Amino acid sequence: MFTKIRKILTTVLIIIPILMIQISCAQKTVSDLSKLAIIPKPVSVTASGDLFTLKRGNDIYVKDGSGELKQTGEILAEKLRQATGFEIEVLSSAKAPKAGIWLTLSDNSTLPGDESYELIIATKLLTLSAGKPEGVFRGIQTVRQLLPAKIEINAVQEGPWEIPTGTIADYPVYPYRGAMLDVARHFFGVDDVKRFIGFLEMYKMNALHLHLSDDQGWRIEIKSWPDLTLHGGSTQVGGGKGGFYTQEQYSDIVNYAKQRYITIVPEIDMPGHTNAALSSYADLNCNGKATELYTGTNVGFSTLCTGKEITYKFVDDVIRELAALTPGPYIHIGGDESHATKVEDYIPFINRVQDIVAAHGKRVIGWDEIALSTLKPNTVAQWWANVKNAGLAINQGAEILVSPASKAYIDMKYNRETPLGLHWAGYIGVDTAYIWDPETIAPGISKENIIGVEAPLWSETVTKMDDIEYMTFPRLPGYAEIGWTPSRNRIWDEYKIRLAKQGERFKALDINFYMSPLVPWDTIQN
Ligand code: TNX
Repeated sequence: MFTKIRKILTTVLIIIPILMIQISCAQKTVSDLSKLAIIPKPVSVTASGDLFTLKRGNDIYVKDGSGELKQTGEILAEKLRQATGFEIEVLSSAKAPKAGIWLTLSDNSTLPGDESYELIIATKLLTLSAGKPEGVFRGIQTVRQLLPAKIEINAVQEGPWEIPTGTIADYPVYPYRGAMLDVARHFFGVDDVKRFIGFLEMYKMNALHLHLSDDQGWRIEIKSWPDLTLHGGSTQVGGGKGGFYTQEQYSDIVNYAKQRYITIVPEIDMPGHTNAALSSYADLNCNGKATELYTGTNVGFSTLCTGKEITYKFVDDVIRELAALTPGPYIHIGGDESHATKVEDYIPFINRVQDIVAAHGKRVIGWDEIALSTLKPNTVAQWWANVKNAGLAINQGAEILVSPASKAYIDMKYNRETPLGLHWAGYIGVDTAYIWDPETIAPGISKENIIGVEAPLWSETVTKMDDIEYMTFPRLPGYAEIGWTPSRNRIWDEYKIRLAKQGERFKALDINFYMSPLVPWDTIQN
């Protein structure tokens, strides 16, 4: 009898703690919206303590009348179908449904800018509303990050697909948040560029600057000057076969980006960094002789012949064709490191090219050296090297795109040990990439001068998509947050934990990221 009671007691004593552990584990499902690790960190998050669950049979409803919302709904549906296996439909509706996901435009949004959005998560219905379709698209990225990381896997996964309830109101600090991809030093095809666009999309970035020409290669078909690509596009750094985008392929990239509210900013670098063009057309050289193709990595040795009229015919044709293919407002004219161009030739050249770009209805961006010339008031100077140039630009009424090499260049190595990249501007660890503020980094550049932030990826050492991913991740989310989130809400010690949680998403997306020891990846369990 006594032993029986003892037995029962011990069993109970064993079972109770097990039960308690199980209960606490079950409760561990995050139901506090404010605890989730969203990058960029939203402006305001209010938790209401319950759970929304995306279930089989739930659909996405879009407010009728807007084809753009339908397109955004389809992009979300496609994502959700892959991992959930649910046959989610995108349906048009005049009013809010009872359950599912509701994408809508509101006339009375009080949040600033075209990219602001509001998310109201209730137990049955998730409502995403914005003043503009662009805002709804940005909000979709938040929804993705609120769902478990396995939502990013391109194969059916086990649910549950839960999101804590509450509200999020969100909008960016800067209107331009971008990255640059150098497809000239090494060429990357359309699929690689689309994958890169997907990375920007996920972190609410809105501009992709494509460096389309340099000494080593010309990468965009120009019908009136066909040898630019046929000859000038035929190699790359190291002597590989290079490549180029046909105009159709370029338009495909532009449209893919446009559906994601990402602007393509095409760059034709001039008057320096032009060997590929000089090698394709003898007339563009002052001595009338075509140069050899170049597959090394030196800079500053080439220049268009600024004194010849044919040079301006060339520039006009190139800009005309490019502008016609580019719906975004910008054409980037390069202008950097023109060491082979005399400054007295450089200045009138840049002035004239600005007029050509304006004549084709576009706004000029150029590297900071263009500030030596007379800038048009709507020109943007991209500060990468010389802060004096940024000052000159501001004095002429130009805006600044902030890309200081020592902070924002993702072609720089993370540290001495990491294999890829250069280090002329220093090592850029994940912390260094994050801990700076465009408003305070340089004297004389203040918030009202700044259009935004861009992280350039030059490709001297970057030869394949895996390399792009390694240099880009995990630094890119940090630049996205610098551009989106007010600096008072950005704290490295808190950010690095959110970044660690993104690691699961990088894995789900099969991204080859650098597992920086500065980020506490191992403390994160799925
Ligand atoms: C400087 S940044 C350059 C590029 C190189 C890069 C390498 C700039 C405007 N010019 O031509 O690729 O350094 O980091």
